[in-house]
Amino acid sequence: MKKYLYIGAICFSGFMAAMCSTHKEEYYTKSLEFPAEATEEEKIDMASRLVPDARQLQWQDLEMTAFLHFGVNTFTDREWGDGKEDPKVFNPANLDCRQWVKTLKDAGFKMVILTAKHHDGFCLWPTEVTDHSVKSSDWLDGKGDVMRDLRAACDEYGMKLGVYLSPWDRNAEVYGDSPKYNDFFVAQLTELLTNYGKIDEVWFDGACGEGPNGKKQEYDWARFRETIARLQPDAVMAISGEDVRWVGNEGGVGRETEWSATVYAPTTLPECEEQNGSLEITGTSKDLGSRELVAKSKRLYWYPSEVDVSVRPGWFYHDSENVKSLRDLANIYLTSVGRNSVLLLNIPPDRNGRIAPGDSIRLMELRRWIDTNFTDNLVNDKGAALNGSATVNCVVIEEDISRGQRVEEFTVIGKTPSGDEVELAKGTTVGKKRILTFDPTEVSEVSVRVDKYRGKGVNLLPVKAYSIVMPDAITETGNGFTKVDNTGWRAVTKGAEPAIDGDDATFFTTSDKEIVVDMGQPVEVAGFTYLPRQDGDTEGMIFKYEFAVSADGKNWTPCQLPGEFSNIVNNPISQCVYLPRNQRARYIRLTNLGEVEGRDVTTAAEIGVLTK
Ligand code: FUL
Repeated sequence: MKKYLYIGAICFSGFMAAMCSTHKEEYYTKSLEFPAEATEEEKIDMASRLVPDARQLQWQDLEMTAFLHFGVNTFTDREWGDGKEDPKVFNPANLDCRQWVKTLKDAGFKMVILTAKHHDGFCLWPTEVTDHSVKSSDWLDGKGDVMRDLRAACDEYGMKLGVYLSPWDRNAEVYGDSPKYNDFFVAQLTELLTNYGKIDEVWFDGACGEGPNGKKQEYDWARFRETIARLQPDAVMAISGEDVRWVGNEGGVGRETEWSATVYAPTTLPECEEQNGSLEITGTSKDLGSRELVAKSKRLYWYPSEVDVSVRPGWFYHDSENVKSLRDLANIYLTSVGRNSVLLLNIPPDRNGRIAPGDSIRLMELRRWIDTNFTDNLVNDKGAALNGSATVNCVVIEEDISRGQRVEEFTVIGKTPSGDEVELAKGTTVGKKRILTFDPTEVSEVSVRVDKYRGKGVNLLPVKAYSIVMPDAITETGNGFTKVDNTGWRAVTKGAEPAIDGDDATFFTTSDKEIVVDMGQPVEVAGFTYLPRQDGDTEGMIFKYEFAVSADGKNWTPCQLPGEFSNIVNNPISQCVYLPRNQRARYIRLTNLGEVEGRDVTTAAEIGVLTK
């Protein structure tokens, strides 16, 4: 815990609020421990003076970072490789890191993070510690190095670079032999942090899908942290790391109440079990920073949220998937950057080794949408509309987080041209940036009233107001597959109706492994969909599956080798599986070969069939 004194006036510049403090303020950088005898009031006051360190502050300024998922999965069409891939599958015809970085630069990103190694263990740089890398591929006769090319492109375009290095490694023989794998991992980390210039973010994924019977690796987080601090002192350590927190979902949505000053302890710290356990919170909990939690907590962390989400349903490029609509991406911007988070947007290069044209176009559209909508601030810094009056439907509110996060509740108030005050919107936390939208209203003044705050006073920047236009909901361009209408379908498995009722909110629960459905008539089955339960719980979610079809409900043909819904826990969207060839059948059977945590229960919100 480091403290420093800030001496000088703390000035609140938000219109209408008159809470300024002009005394000495004592700040706590990054984390603090409450004295055992501290009262709730004292704790809240201390919480108001917890501030980010310099690296976090810089990082939060980035607002949007690009993520690049690229590797053997790009070529095997999977989301999680099993580590048994032949390195020769990695063979991009026309890999062009300059095209990636130029595209991302044009789209307004300031940093790019590459999956140097995903869970399958295949390394995109020629590491010394395993042959499972680009050097065993045919790409550039084994002489290629994606990290090297990306570094050069980042230098050319003035882009920061980050690395994703998956702690979970399904290929490394020593994985699970803890000290040996830690040495192996530190060696890889050292190569990445030594040979590729300045690295600004190190992303350690929290995923480990081995399940209860898998290998258990004890990671030496303290050593990983020390390695980063020594080799790249300016880099933030994200997710399994203490500088940047995973928002808790992969859908692009920050919390409406999003505290950067949080009681949630990074899972890489020794006290995490005690701290998070005693408060009964996890990284996905709704509340990570309320007064009630702070009052109960021994500690507090400046641990800002990062919203990672892909422009496509999956993290890796799949031909069968479509890029999200501009409307989806605009909404994601509002619920991430607009909710005190950095948006980490994934754009997966394709098998050629390039950002696909459709993705690139969508990124440019997003940039244009942000620029068009958020350039003309309609109010001056006194809160008055610039042209006497203006119609607004959106405000941007910002706290000077270098002096902590303090606002707990606020109301946005407008003055109509006739002089009446109208409430435009209400919110809770602000933090780095809060964007709120509301019905278009003509106003001559806009102000923010802080209704509840922590500490001696708040530090708001002048409120900005805009008239924004949301993009139309655009129908996705099809990928040739359509969903079979399920009218008249019958659940053969007793009680399985909720899995075919078309209602995503209901789900079927069974202690059986199979769900059998009669479609009433023969269908050309080209694939199927499985939507896991949508209530936030993971129990019964299928991880390993088999899918089979039948003409009579008695004789079954499995459609392919058993598969897995790799990332279903973190990203519980509808899982689409495309079959190697069409199968004509009347009955379908989805079998649970392994629940996400090995439990003896199966759940399904919806099962569907695709035809082509
Ligand atoms: C998850 C991983 O399992 C996904 O594959 C992806 O890399 C995402 C960013 O994080 O936990």
